[in-house]
Amino acid sequence: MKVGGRTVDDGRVDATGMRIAIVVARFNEVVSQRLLSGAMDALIDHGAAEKDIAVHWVPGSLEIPFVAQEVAISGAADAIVCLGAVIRGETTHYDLVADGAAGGVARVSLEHRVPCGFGVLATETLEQAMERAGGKHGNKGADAALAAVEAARLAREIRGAARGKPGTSRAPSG
Ligand code: INI
Repeated sequence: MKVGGRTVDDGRVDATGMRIAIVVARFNEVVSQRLLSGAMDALIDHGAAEKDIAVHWVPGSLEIPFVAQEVAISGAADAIVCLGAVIRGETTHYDLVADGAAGGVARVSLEHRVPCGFGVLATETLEQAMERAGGKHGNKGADAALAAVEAARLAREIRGAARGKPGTSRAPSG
């Protein structure tokens, strides 16, 4: 992968054999459905098996942290991908929803030691959200999925190294 003219080693983004949970909010479903498609495509492209991906729909982004926490406690997933769309134009409590989702997911990830990719958009307009859900700014669902997989691989390496197995963490090449 080329980033800023440099070749970056993305070999770590390998979802083969990983159990992944996606927690996705129905609110602004036209957006979250596209984020979900982007996440699924990216995971499968990177080696995940469809049978190892569980999708949990929740009413809105504020419910994401609780359900992500349930998944984490159950031990059912190596990585969790959180998807939703918070659009300012449609709510006066935009900041509460956006901050609640972000803070809650970060807490679940740290307290339960499960990587959580954060693909909850916070935008001013529906148009901006669509641009980030498979439009001209890419698909943040796919980005969140691959971020969670990469973090899960790193955690596996670090925990393996701590148990005396040599680590394989690599610096970017190029
Ligand atoms: N949930 C969202 O995911 N996006 C939004 O833009 C949104 N707005 O606009 O309010 C939203 N609200 C619902 C919230 O997440 C909860 O589902 C609700 O408050 C019930 O707990």
